[in-house]
Amino acid sequence: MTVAPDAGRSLGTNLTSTFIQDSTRMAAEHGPVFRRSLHHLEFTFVTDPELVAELSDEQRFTKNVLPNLDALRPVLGDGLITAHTHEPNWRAAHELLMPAFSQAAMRRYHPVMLAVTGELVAAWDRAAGGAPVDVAADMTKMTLEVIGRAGFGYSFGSFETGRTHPFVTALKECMVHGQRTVTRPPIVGGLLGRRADERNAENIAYLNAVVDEVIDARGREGGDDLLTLMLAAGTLDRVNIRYQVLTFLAAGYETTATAAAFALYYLANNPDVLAAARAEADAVLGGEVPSFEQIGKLRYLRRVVDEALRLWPPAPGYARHALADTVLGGRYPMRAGESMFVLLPALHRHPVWGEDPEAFDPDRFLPERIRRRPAHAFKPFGTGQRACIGRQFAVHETLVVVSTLLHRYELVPDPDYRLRVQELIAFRPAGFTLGLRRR
Ligand code: MNH
Repeated sequence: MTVAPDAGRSLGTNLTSTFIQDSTRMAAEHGPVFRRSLHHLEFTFVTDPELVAELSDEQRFTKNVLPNLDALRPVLGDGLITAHTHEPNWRAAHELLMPAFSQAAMRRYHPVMLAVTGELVAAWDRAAGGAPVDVAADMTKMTLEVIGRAGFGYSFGSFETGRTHPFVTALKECMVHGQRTVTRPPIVGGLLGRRADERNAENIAYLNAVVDEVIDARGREGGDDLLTLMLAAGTLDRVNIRYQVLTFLAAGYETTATAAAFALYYLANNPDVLAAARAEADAVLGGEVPSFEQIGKLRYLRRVVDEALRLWPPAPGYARHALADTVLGGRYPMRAGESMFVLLPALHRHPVWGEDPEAFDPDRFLPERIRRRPAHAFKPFGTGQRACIGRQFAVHETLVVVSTLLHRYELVPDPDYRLRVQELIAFRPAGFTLGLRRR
């Protein structure tokens, strides 16, 4: 195994860093397994589909809660993302919530997705013909509203006010704080570190108070959402339900917003793809907005979304650790508990993707081409029993919003814009805007 240069003097907050993008470039030289560290956070990256297939073997490996995820335990506790596979609440919540996230269950959330898309469209109608819109920011408003309402019947009023809801600010600060505590150089510790820890404690107390209030209200009034399901089942205690609520919020909106924003970016910048996707949307959509059944017919747009998830998987990767001493790929010894990190942007650009992995080509996801690739070459939602529970939810929502927008607007990219990808909680196309015209 090789060791690649570490992240050097970058701040290590992952706010301004390009750690993942740099590592992805290094994969060609240092892969398929290499070490790299971001201050005292050390990763062993894996970029090869065959090794990733092995890491997916649930008999030998399971999810590793890396230090940067573990740092979120004060906020997210043993909620689904930060729980260890052996913790009883992981299985209890997994079994309870899986049916609520099945493809069929999306029928229940579809009206919420349409309602919020309607609010986005109202905002974009006002913007049409005027100044360009900030796509990632508007997708974030959209996905936040959808998970708030579908999850807990809660609206953050994202399209009503200009300001960001303090709950969202607090949650984001907690996530960033979690990253920083494990990556900040020692020099940033000390007094500054203590102040940050205090602020973090205040944020957590505030988040908990808001969620407790929502839970209390739901106990009195009932509703038709994920929270009601958890309260009615009785298998999760109240503290864990609060962790799950925060987990869905933390996991459910930036990621989906990134997927939708990159899909729009590639559509707007690839005229042939745009024409094909729009022809499909025009043919499939009866009225202004898609019905639940129509979403399943958007086969080309689905490939566009997959291709966007390939190039910019919103979550940059996931970690797996060995359950017992083992050797990966017959070459890389791993002790029990030792983990490797699947570096998704590199896996998704591996030579199995062909000569020009940077080219945006939705036809890579035609069934016959999928069949010719190794099964584990595409893992934007992680793997096995610890894979993303919200996958159908995210894809359905992305198809609803993107098909509606394609059907309604001409998307006019800024000819001077060059894609710059920011590494925040999820990747973001920084500064990406679109001019809009009603069709
Ligand atoms: Mn999601 C786990 C990516 C949308 C809720 N998600 C994961 C993992 C990846 C991932 C990768 C595995 C992490 C790991 O192994 O450490 N998630 C995505 C992407 C999108 C996404 C790329 C959007 C696109 N996720 C969503 C949405 C929700 C959600 C939407 C909720 C509504 N995700 C989760 C939860 C888990 C998870 C919960 C943890 C599941 C488990 O371990 O049981």
